[in-house]
Amino acid sequence: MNVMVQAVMKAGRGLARDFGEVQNLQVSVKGPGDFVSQADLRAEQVLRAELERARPGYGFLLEEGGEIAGDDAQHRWIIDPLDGTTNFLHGVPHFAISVALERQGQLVAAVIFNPATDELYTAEKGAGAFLNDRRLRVAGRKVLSDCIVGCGVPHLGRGDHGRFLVQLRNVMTETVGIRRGGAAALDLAYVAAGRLDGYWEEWISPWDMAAGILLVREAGGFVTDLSGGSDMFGRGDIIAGNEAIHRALMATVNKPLVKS
Ligand code: LIP
Repeated sequence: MNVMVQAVMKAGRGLARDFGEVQNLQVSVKGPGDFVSQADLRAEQVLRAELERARPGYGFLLEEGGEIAGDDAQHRWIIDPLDGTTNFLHGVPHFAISVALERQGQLVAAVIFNPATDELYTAEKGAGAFLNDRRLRVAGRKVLSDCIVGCGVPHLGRGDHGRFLVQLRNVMTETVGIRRGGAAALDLAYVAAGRLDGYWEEWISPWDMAAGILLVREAGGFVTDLSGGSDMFGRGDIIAGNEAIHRALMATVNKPLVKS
């Protein structure tokens, strides 16, 4: 955990500097609605160098650099150096570094850090989830009609927009409200912190969700893919909440369109 926190704080200082002069950053377009900036690349470089120095041989799955096999086949870092790139580039202070450690395919440690708010979320398997020094617990609401729920919105060029609109309609008619933050790692961290009662998203990647999955679990929550299974990375979809809200939200999201 110390190694991860130090690496993330160092990369976070760089991101905070870059956020202050975001208009000067070089930005390239990876695909429709999908951007990478110098800030993402610099943060990834720092994280990789720091973690490699501290734990030589561990493998990596990096948003920008892809899969890098290590000599140690038991361990892999899963890293999004800047989750919420679009927010960052528009000056919205809602973005984060997300780092998870897998041991033998199991998530065992997680750090999510928003340098704009200084919120540091950490979790270790079996040892709980924390926001700075405060122990986290998912919200306790039991019925969807009392809940606010986070989601992702598929941007241009990604996902099935028609299907998403059905999900949105289903959820908006059964909850207090829906929020779209724009950084999946923080959506999951907010579920762990009890700020959001639930969250779902499709068409995302392992680096967006790996650290957040462990945070929610360690805060006493449930996380599955949208079918209720555990293939979040393979399917690229995720749904989270306390036990009751996870179950209710999954049923609601998956309801076919009923014309009224
Ligand atoms: C982003 C996610 C966001 C999702 C976007 C994108 P990035 O990650 O965290 O919630 O809806 O499509 O994947 O690209 O900023 O790291």
